[in-house]
Amino acid sequence: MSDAITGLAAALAGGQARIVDLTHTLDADFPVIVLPPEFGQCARFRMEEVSAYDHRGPAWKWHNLSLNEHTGTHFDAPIHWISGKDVPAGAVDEIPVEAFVGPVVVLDCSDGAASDDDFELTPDIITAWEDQHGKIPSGVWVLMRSDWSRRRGTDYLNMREDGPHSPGPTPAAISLLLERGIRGFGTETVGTDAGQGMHYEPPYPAHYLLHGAGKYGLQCLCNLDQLPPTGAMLIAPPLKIKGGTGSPLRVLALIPGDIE
Ligand code: 23J
Ligand code: MN
Repeated sequence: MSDAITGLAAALAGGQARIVDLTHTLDADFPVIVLPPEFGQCARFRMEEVSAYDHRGPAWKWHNLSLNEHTGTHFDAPIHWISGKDVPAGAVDEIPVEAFVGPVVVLDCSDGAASDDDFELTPDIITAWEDQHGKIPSGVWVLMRSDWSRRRGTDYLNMREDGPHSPGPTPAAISLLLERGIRGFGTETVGTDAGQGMHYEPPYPAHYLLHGAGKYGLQCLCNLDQLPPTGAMLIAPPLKIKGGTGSPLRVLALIPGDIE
């Protein structure tokens, strides 16, 4: 019998802790990343009815699904990027399950992202956060709140002639988070990198640096405005796909009720 687990169950039942869903509903309309045309593209989610209590199956309804690993609210594994291709246990089926449950801190970039589609998370923002809340502890998920999850339709990818425009971290910001020993980095946008992240050095620094260091990514999150800056816990287990580079998943946050 573990007092900690019993205590958590009692806190959830008694309202001293609550669960917030950080997951978007996945359907065929959910936007997927669009890469430059010379590259292979991400397929949208598809759902095909196999039977619906009819002649194809009189008492049951079910669907065949087809999807890219990086569709909807999803997890990025180290082998997603070339820098992480030789990371031990770098595929979703190999990552130790302990990685999927851990503490989370939230960096609120919503004000800046409201007035600048290419808003950058910089080391200054991180150290200003630390002045208020203390040094970012090792082993945490760091989530970048941008309120981008409130965008609908074409505003979400925000494509222009030169590609997508959405907020994201600079290479120096990711390097600082890696110095802190984080578990992973998550965003409300379609990637852990900025829409224009290909123009940094290295290109797509969140993907390149995080996965090269064996860290994880989360994208297309929502409801980050309901999380406290510190004190919550994420439960984020991807599907156990052999050799998988990522997967859609349900992301849950456990929040102490006394934070409001
Ligand atoms: C493939 C290539 C570039 C990017 C991505 C995928 C993602 O953002 C992703 O979903 O991991 S930037
Ligand atoms: Mn991804």
